Amino acid sequence: MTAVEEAPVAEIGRDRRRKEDQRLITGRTRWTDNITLPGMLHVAMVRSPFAHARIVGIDTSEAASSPNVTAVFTGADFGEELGACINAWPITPEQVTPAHSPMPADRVAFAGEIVAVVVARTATAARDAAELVDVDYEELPAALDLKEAATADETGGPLAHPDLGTNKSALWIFDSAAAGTGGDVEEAIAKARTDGVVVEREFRQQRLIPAFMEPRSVVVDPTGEQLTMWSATQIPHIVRFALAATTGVPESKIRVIAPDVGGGFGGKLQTTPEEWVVWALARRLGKPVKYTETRSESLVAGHHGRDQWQKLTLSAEKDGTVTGLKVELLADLGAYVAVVGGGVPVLGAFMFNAIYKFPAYHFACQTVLTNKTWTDAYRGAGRPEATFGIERMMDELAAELGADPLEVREKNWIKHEEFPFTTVAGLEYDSGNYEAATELAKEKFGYDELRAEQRRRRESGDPVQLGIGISTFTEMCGLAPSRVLGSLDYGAGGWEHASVRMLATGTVEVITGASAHGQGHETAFSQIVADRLGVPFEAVEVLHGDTQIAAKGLDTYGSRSLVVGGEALVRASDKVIAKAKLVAAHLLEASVDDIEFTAGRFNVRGTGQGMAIGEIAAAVFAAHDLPEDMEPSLDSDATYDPINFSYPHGTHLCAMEVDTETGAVRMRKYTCVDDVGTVINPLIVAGQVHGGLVQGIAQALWEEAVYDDAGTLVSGSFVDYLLPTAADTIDFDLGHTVTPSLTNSLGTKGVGEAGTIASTPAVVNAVVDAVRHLGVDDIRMPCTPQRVWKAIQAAGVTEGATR
Ligand code: MCN
Repeated sequence: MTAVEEAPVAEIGRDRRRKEDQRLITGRTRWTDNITLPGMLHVAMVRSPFAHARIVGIDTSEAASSPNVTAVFTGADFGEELGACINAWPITPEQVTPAHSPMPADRVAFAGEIVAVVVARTATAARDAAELVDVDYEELPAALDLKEAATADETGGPLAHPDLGTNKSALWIFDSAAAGTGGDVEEAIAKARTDGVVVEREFRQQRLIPAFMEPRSVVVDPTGEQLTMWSATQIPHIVRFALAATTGVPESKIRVIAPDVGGGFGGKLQTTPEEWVVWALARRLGKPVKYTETRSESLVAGHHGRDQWQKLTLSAEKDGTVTGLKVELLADLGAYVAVVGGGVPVLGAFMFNAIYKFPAYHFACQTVLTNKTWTDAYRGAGRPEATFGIERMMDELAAELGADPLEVREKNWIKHEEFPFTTVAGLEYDSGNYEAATELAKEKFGYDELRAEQRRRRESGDPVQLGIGISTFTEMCGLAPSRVLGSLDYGAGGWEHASVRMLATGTVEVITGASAHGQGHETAFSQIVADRLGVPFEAVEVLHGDTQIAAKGLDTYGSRSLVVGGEALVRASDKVIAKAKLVAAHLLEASVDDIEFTAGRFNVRGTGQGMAIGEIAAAVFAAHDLPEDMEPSLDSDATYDPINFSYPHGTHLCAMEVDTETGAVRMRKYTCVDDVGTVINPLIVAGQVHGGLVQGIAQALWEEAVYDDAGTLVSGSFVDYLLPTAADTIDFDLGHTVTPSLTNSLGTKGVGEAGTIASTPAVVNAVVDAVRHLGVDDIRMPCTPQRVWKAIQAAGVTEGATR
């Protein structure tokens, strides 16, 4: 038997080690910065040290005459030729959107913005000469504080862009009464004030930095028939589209390649000034040009995430039944409206109701421009912020009622028999089983035992108190049904494309429009196709991340690749099977209706006759004897537009020890039971959950982008920006329930962001729970020892007192 004829083992659900890891871990791969082309020049950026300043003049003479320097350019040298960084999601028709030149000529709007570029024969020569560019700035008042910037219209405070006359970019509102999806939230709150409970809190989502392992890097080669860009990006297709749309080069002349990309976490979901500047330089100079940022540049100039103030009002009956939620958000866009920047908090609008079925909901988000680094998607994008808000509020409600926070959640969540369920935010959740996930999580965690220990520690006045935090989350991922995106004024669709080519040698070439940057698509997608076509896993080759090879695609973000891209693969594979079946019937001289396809073989029902799909592929390639009018190929394409989002969910339980004398916190246990529907590769899913958890925990405990009063990022290196390592975390206790999705044929739900979305509130709830008896009802993130200690001191309740 040939390899293709061997009886296949079910691939879906199998712990396959990742195909791509060998080359990634050993460094035997091609990152963008490894690319060297004949005659290639190197670029260094000169960046503004000021948050807001007028560029009075730039003296480039000393830099230009430095050794090995080819040219020095400023924004004024380029003008329109530079194109523009795009905002693809104006969230309201009235949105105030500042023009965003990749290299402004007259005014900088954040510290780190590019004001000039040095091109040299080596990267070091370019960097050294960049130090010699002398920029004369006139400092302008900077809008730095989010709340102050939001009220500048009234106070006359500084404006991020004085020409716009306001810092307010857009006000986006959803109201369940107006939308017809629920009742009036003000009525619910008024009623609860008289005969129920109202909980009001203000939470801060601190600014975070997507700290991917590989810094952003771009190479542009203008020398061939086409202009080729290699970029460490998540979105080669979107970059190609945006380059064509803003620089006038036809799409057919642009090839964008995302080679192996070392992480992105949303931070490489961007059309960056650096890409546009390098593009313009290569075209102007007619030579290949490369730019790779330093880690400090990455932290200061790559887009940031989160940065919101959340004012929440939750109403409930005295028995804990939630009756309404009002959400008032201020979201910091930074200096510009990034590619999906304004839309990030809007995604959260659909998630504040989470797994609960309360009947009244109001969400209002004001996006605000400031003179800080622009913000955009960061793992979870809008959904972690919303999940944090509602899961903190559920704990606060439970505390107010003196009830167990899990029981309060259970009282309010959608029961599994109530699916499909249309939420107060207007989404239809297809499937879920919150009871099963919670039951399993409680058992694995030892919930009752840990609660008992918590009671003992409280009673004994132990200086180290124990807190238990809960997060019963869901999220909407698998972005997204195109018509939904259209209704939200997003500038593109949400489909994904796949091609499956059954080759004559029995191998299968799979092309996906998704663009992995650490998620292991080559492995998981091989498993799907191997199962579908009944060929060995090793026989499948997955190609991606090159617009010349994968001409159509919408790339990787929003945990969409499996549920959208994977479904496209299934459909393309099914077309291959359907065509191969016709060939099999012809060659086996049987009726098509009598042909069965199982485990990679087409058999004539009731006979011993059959052919392997690989044999059919060889016959199609030879094309000696095909059915009349049949094209000699076993290739198929599918472009799949999802009919709904994907709604993974889970119950995350966290135990934290808090030293009440020092404020130090220590994670004792973290159990999560996630339901991501059918699991394609458990090993990959576990890895995704692990990585996601660490990022969410890091928001709760360590990470924060801190600016000083002048608008300088003071956490601009890994010395100050506390990115955790494996040594900072514990061994997580993972579990799964499987409630298949009804919206794709594999029953899968996304997992790429789940851990990050769920974990932050679980950790903060645990820290607050540990010291709630001391009068603490909130601690600002990150929960550093100092903040925890101060919160205990401010609450002023002495140990032993009850509350
Ligand atoms: N998978 C699976 N079974 C499921 C769900 C997913 O086997 N039921 C597998 C998929 O086949 C895929 C991986 O898990 O190999 C993640 O799938 P999916 O949830 O579809 O997410 P995407 O592939 O679309 O990845 C995007 C997501 C996002 S939005 C961020 S941010 C993120 C993340 O993935 N950034 C990452 N995970 C990351 N992992 C790494 N290493 N680096 C990043 O930058």
